[in-house]
Amino acid sequence: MSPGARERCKALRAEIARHDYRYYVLDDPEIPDAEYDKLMAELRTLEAAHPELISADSPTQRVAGAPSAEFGEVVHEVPMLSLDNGFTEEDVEAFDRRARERLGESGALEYWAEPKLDGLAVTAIYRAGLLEQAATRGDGFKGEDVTANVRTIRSFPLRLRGEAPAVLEVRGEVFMPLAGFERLNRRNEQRGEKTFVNPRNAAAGSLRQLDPRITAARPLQMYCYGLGRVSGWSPPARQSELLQALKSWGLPVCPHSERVHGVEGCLRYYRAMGERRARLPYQIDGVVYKIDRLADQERLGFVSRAPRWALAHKFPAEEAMTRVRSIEWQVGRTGAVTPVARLEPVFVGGVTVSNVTLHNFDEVRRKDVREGDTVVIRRAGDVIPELVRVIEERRPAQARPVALPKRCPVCHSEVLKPEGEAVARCTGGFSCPAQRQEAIRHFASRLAMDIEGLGEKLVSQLVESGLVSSPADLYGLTAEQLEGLERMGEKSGANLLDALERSKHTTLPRLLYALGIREVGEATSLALARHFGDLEALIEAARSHPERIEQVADVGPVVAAELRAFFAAPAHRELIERLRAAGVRWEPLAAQAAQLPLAGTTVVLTGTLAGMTRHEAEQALSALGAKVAGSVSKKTHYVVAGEAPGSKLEKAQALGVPVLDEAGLRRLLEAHRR
Ligand code: D41
Repeated sequence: MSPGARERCKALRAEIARHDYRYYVLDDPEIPDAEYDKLMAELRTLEAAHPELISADSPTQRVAGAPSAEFGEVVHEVPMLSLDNGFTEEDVEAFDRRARERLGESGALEYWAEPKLDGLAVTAIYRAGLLEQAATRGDGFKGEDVTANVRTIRSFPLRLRGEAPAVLEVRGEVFMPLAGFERLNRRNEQRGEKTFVNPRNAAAGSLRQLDPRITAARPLQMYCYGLGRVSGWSPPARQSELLQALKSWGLPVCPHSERVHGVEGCLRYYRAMGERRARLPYQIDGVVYKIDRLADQERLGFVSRAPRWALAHKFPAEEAMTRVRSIEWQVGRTGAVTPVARLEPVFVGGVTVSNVTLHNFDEVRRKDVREGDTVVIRRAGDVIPELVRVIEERRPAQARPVALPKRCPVCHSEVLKPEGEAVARCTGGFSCPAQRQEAIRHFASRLAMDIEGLGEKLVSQLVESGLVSSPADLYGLTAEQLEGLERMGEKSGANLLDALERSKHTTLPRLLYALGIREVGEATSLALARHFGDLEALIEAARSHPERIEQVADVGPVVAAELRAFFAAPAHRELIERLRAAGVRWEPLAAQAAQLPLAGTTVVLTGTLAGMTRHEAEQALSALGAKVAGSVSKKTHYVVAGEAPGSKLEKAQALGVPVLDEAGLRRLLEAHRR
């Protein structure tokens, strides 16, 4: 044997044990994992060259022995007690009161408070500092011998640090940290192997492997919380000191435990852990309070296998079962038609839940939720409750799959769900009370009608006060009505009326966009306006010739379907008429206006025309790019005078502006039409 091999082996083992201690007990690793791996590799090499140097407490010997056919039985000399559960503050107060009465204590008791880890209880016997035997709790009196598996859990020291008692039996919880659990499940899923429902099942399944090599590959961890048989050592006076002693021997204890004062301290700890719970690296299902003074623990003793000096204060269950009474559809402010399951009220995660959103139709189909189904509801922390799954075994015979409604439950407009999209939508727009406010806000927005000062708050005031239920109503607002609104002064009312007036002069693409038709954004509005030139032609195509719409560049059947549904609704055609009647005018195209033949030409109409309505004249002029103005000025290019003209004619004559009669107007239009 090379000189120093034995020494080097010893030094490596001590070094590795120290790093395990820093990592698992102090939670303060000193070296990177790769450096640790190098130490292990060196030790393995040395031991391979000198097998006589291998010892049972060598870190290379965690996985030892072949798979066994079954676990041996272990009788617990000191029974492993169970914990009484409490759920409410009253339960905790009653527990504390009983303990104080029995102890004749009038003041507050000190408690040791710790998280209740969601794992499985294990006991381990160290003899002369060496890990000798480990067992599961079983029924509390006898469990299974899982020594070979527990040896693979790196947070269990194979040898205790420092001066160890002759016999030390420690008890604790073996658990799987969440990160490891998720990694394990991801890997199993990739390999097509079974996944675990929760970390506790994963921990239990891993510890109960007959082949310790499998356990070794599972990310298990352990925190100690108590003692079994002890000889050669007298425990200290308090639970807190006891855990300190365990820690000094290299046994990990939960770092989130602390001593608290009286029932108030317990409840404060409970609330604090409840808030921290979601951020902890492991799953807990409550907290445990233990009377801190061991002498008091002894005096209190236990009843029916549970100590009188400890209480598990559980968090409300995060999952519960209930029945779906019905599945209803709700319309959101953007028209999204969302399925909601109405439930028999169920207490879960600390609140009563009677509705859960099912998000969308695809989700309903994926989970195959039906009316009458028994389902699992989950509410974790402050997270919105969710329907986890259906318990198909309990499905009533007559339950049928859910269908998407054809009509909006609020306004009865058609519901459309574009192929490949998750969300179904009501096409009602302004005519759907559920969508009104959002639709009006969009109508007024900058890229739409650009009504300055008409923001979300004001829209909501106008809608809620009943003054406005359609965009057309905006143009009927009066100064008095506006002043009657809260936080609306005379000045801002006047400003809004001005902005409304200005918005009346707009362009076809803006108007189209303002209508808020699904799938018809800014670019599509522009393309449609370019192609059709005026709204009537577009409406006609939308209703009777969808193929003409699909000819427009970048416009497909989805847009065509939305346009058809939109203009099929009488409410929408009426809206357009009302906007027109209120004086809203749209020029064919803003972008192309400069290229139109009458671009830059301002025309004023006065009197009645015989062969066309005033509106038709306006439309015809604007279609050619002319601006139709309301009053005559030096900048007016033509005044068109019909029957019974007003003062505008006089003004035109005074300013020397050319005056056209109806025939003159027709000639002007003809000359520029292609
Ligand atoms: O974290 C736990 N799951 C936990 C379990 C804990 N922190 N303390 C515990 N203390 C006890 C007594 C008081 C009986 C020693 C326990 C358990 N028992 C326990 N775990 C499983 C059954 C009982």
